[in-house]
Parts: sequence; C-alpha cells; structure tokens
Amino acid sequence: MTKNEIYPKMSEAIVSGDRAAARALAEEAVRSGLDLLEVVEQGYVPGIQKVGELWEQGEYFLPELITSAEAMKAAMAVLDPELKLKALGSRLGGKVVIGTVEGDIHDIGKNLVASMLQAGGFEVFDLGADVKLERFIDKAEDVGAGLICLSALLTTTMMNQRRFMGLLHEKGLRDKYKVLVGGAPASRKWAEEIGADGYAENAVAAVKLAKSLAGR
Ligand code: B12
Repeated sequence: MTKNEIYPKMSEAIVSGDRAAARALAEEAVRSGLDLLEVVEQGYVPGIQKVGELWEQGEYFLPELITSAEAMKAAMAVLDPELKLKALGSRLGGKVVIGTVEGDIHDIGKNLVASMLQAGGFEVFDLGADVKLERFIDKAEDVGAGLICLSALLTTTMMNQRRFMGLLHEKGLRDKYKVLVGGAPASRKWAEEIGADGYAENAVAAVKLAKSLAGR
C-alpha cells in the first residue's frame, strides 16, 4: 500500500475504533519501512483529531471516545518499540520527565509527545497520567533530567501546570529545569503567564522546542 492509501485507512481505523485494523496497519507500516514519525502524524493523529471534532459536535459519546482511544493505543503499542529502536543510535543524553498532571486522565497526546521525543533522541521517563506534581520533581531529581513536560487537557487541571511552577520555586529548583507545557487548553500565552519555558501545540513542535531548549 502507498502512503496515500494507508494514511486514510489509519485515520479511519481510529475514527471507527477498530483496534485490530489500527494494529495491523501499524504492523504493515513497520514492514514497509515507512517513516514512522510521519505515519503517526499523518496517519493516526488526523483520526484522533476527527474523533475530537465528532465529540464536540455531539455525534460521539464516551463509549466511542474510549474505543477510539483504545485503537490509538493499539497502534502506538506497535510503533513505540520501533521508534525507540530508531532513537538508540542518536541518543544525545537529554533526559525528559513527562506526564499528565494530577486529576487528568487524558494521555493520548502525552503519549504521542513522549514517543516523538524518544524518536528525537531524548531519554524519556513517562510517569503516565494523573500524576502527583511532586512526583515530576522527585523523578527529575532521581534521574538527572533537564526537561519536565506537563500535559493537561482540562481547563481545571491546567491550573496544576501553574501550581507546578510554584512548587518548583518553593523548592528552590526553578532554575534547575526547563519546563514545557501542552495540551488543548494551554497556549503560548499561558506558558508565559505561569512562567514556564515553553509551549508547543503538537508533538512535532514539542520535539523541536525541546531540542532548542537542550541546545541542540
Ligand atoms: C479522547 C478524549 C477523552 C478520553 C481520554 C482517553 C485517553 N486515554 O486519553 C476519555 C473518554 C477517557 C475522556 C474523559 C474525559 N474528558 Co475528554 N476528551 C477527549 C478528546 C475527544 C480528545 C483528546 C485527545 O486525545 N486528542 C488527541 C491528542 C493527539 O491531542 P492532544 O491531547 O491535544 O495532544 C496534542 C497537543 O495538545 C500536544 N500536547 C499534549 N500534551 C502535551 C504536553 C506538552 C509538554 C507539549 C509540549 C505538548 C502537548 O501534543 C499532542 C500531540 O500532537 C477531547 C476533545 C479535544 N478536541 O481535545 C476531550 C476533552 C479534552 N475531554 C473533556 C472532558 C470534559 C472530559 C471528562 C471530564 C468527561 C466526563 N464528563 O467524564 C473526562 C475527564 C476525566 C479526567 N479526570 O481526566 C473536555 C475538556 C473540557 C475542558 N475545557 O476542560 C474536552 C475538550 C471535550 C469537550 N469539548 O468537552 N476524554
């Protein structure tokens, strides 16, 4: 299958919540030697974006969202190890701690950012979703990370990105780490307002920004 044939099928597999198809198409992409970063961005991400639109238009409800999210995870379970392998040769020592802030269980976007950072040569410590703010700091201290990435998808939980900045200041650690924020309600203006080091609207932009903050 060519890219033009396979990408719409990937998107469709996510929109229809077809886990088996999402997985099989990812396997086919790996077998055919396609650029897997492009596969994620141009094949699967448009699908999950479409799901978001359908939800906002009231056409999709929670069960559809959950099956689409599961399909996305099935595809990423195939692609992630391959992206990691690809990154091994180019690891340049940047360590990143990433997670979705406490109170928030959305993890699809965060997982994409984590995968792309890994593929971009960073060593990624993914704490998962609904992560206590202190854990980000504990982990970063533990592994000697330079960058902390906070994802938030709810207008309520984005306040935890602000709280996190306060916590870093309180602990006297603000200058030790670069902090990136992201997720649908965040913006460049928000990052500035809370004193974070940056905001990126998608996973590709996040990698670019992380590299420039890491001086690469
Ligand atoms: C899928 C989804 C779910 C799934 C999540 C499954 C999962 N495992 O993640 C389920 C069904 C579980 C869910 C639950 C809920 N959801 Co929901 N969900 C969505 C939906 C449709 C898509 C989110 C998504 O995955 N997008 C696709 C990914 C690829 O995009 P993304 O997350 O934005 O990530 C990209 C960028 O933002 C960026 N990025 C993300 N993180 C980071 C971090 C950094 C550091 C950087 C630099 C960049 C970055 O890069 C990513 C890749 O390009 C959105 C609607 C929308 N349009 O966003 C609603 C949405 C986020 N949900 C919403 C709500 C209200 C809820 C619930 C409260 C619903 C309920 N009543 O129970 C619960 C939340 C429970 C909780 N405590 O967290 C609202 C939030 C409203 C608000 N403004 O606060 C939204 C906006 C829908 C709406 N319009 O009402 N949801």
